[in-house]
Amino acid sequence: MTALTLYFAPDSCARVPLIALEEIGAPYRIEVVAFMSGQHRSAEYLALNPKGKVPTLVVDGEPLSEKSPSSPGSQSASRRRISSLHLRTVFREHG
Ligand SMILES: N[C@@H](CCC(=O)N[C@@H](CS)C(=O)NCC(=O)O)C(=O)O
Repeated sequence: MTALTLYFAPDSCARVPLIALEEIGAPYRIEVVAFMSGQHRSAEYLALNPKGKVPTLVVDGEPLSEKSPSSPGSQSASRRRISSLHLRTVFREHG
């Protein structure tokens, strides 16, 4: 089973992959990133996402840092699956 961990901050665009994960229905873990204490600028978090932003979705140990990856052809199968589910969620919400 794919291991999914979402690094998330409340009231941020990290809600986009959160919705996608809920749509998938697969088990996932949430790590809340505390913006107020600058956790997104910590060395530990920057090692996961050098941009120091949320969301970061770790898929089987591989960090995915853009909520809408732009070049599906270069992505692993897990990333493509997550991206496609995300797009389906967005289209369902806005279509
Ligand atoms: N291009 C990124 C943008 C992510 C982004 O801008 N995240 C904001 C929250 S909505 C953030 O982490 N801001 C913290 C900061 O810039 O210090 C994506 O699509 O995931």
